Amino acid sequence: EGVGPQEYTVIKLKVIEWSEKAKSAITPFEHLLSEKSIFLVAATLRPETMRITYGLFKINETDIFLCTKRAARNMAFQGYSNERGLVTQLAEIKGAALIGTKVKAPLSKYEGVYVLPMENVLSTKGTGVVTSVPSDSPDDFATLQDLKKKPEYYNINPAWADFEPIPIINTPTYGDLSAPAVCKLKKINSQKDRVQLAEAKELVYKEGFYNGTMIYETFKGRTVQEAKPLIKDLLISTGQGFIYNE
Ligand code: A2H
Repeated sequence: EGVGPQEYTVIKLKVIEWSEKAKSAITPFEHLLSEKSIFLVAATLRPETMRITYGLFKINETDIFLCTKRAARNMAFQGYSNERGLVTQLAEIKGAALIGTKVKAPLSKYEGVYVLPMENVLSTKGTGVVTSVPSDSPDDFATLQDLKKKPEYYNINPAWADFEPIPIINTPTYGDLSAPAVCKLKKINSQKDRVQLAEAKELVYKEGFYNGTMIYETFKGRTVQEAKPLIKDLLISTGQGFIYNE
């Protein structure tokens, strides 16, 4: 781990349709939430978890963010609140209730994606909400496999996990789908295989960072090192993301 603050690019996942449980959970607060856009805010890129308690925080006259209170407190000192340091919590909701909520993800080819559970999401890091990138994150790929294998155990509709990783980055060593390739190599069967996953994460991340080339859309042909700041700037300049430090 590096010394000093961690900078996250946070992406805004706009709620298109609440899950049934989320609908009931927020009914008492409906008057506070109407006429605003509600976003799950994900630190860098994975879905979320079951036990964490999230808040819905008023950020300004148009936006409400759904994240941990810890992240909302930090954001309030970084320009994301009505008044510096002031946190306005409108409602509270458990991660488990959010599962199945449909959100629109920036730069995604999908019209909407579903909030899914992941074990090992920490309430003490980032926003407590993460995006899923099964092509390049071994944790995300292993989680997706778990969800496909045991939808009833994870209490999800199988249709929500019915998608395949989309190739985004090519590397000389692992090809177009690094995370699935390294999970196979390391014989990873589940998100519970923590030791192998830590090794896989290291291998995939290093190879992608130093030798990766973008093979998807806008920045196709650029190296990963070139594309990183460009995609960050694109998300920020279009209002689909922002910088958050902790
Ligand atoms: B990464 P660093 Cl494609 N709990 O995003 C657990 N993990 C969290 C989290 C939380 N509350 N908040 C963020 N993260 C994850 C994308 C990704 C990530 C890819 C490949 C590797 C990777 C898509 N998921 O991370 O130690 C998020 O997952 C490998 C480390 O603070 C975030 O980036 O740098 C990463 O941890 C940040 O970890």
